[in-house]
Amino acid sequence: MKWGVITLFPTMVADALAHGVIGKAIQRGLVAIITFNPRVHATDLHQTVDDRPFGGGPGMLMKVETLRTSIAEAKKALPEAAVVYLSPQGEPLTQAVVREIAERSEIILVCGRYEGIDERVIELDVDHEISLGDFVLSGGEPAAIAVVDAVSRLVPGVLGHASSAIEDSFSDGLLDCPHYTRPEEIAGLKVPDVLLSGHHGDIARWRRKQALGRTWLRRSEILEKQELSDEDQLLLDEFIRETKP
Ligand code: 9WO
Repeated sequence: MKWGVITLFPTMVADALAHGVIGKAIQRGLVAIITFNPRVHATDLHQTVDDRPFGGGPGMLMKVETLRTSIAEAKKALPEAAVVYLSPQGEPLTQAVVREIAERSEIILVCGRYEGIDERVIELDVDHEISLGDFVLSGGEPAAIAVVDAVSRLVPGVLGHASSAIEDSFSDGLLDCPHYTRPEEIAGLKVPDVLLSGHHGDIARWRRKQALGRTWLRRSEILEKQELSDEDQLLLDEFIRETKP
């Protein structure tokens, strides 16, 4: 999978993705990240990459010419790519959207800075606008890093066998169950007995019950969107009975 990232801070993106499973995938050639910096297309003495908004007011926008030249350069290097702009105005990113993006071989991400980009650049050059959530960053780079990470881990071979199995078992739209490691007791808090029992069936049922219960407690709208199996409904009923005082 080939990523093009349009950014005024290319090292921020490249350095952030050089670690862990994504860093390994880049070393192994499964994932490639090519950055494009609009600043290299600035022609004036001050290397200007921002411009004033029509209508006035505080803040600046990205300069159109340098930005569009960078996008054109990226499109030439990645001719199959869809162009994605990361902004709070975009379509909310979900694991389902992540899976859709993962079907593409090339993607260009546009990282805004300042107060954003000219609306006509979105109309002319951008295919999809995506948001990670209802908050404002200082620029699109942290969002781009998150998108590259979330999508690239679905590229075959990026995760090891064990991680892939975990990924599969939790791609069912529920929140994760709680996890425990050594020691068996921390400040009086014990590991649930069932996890020490060695009964794999009981452990699987307990984990499923916790996943359902936590989703019910913390994100009820996720459960409202899906039909539970009879077995899951029984586990959730059990969780609710055990939770109520
Ligand atoms: C800055 C600003 C300052 C004063 C008043 C309003 C303002 N809005 C913005 C703003 O939205 N700046 C953006 C910074 C411009 C586009 C890139 N930036 C960005 C992307 N911030 N947050 C994101 C983002 C991207 C994806 N998901 C969540 C947030």
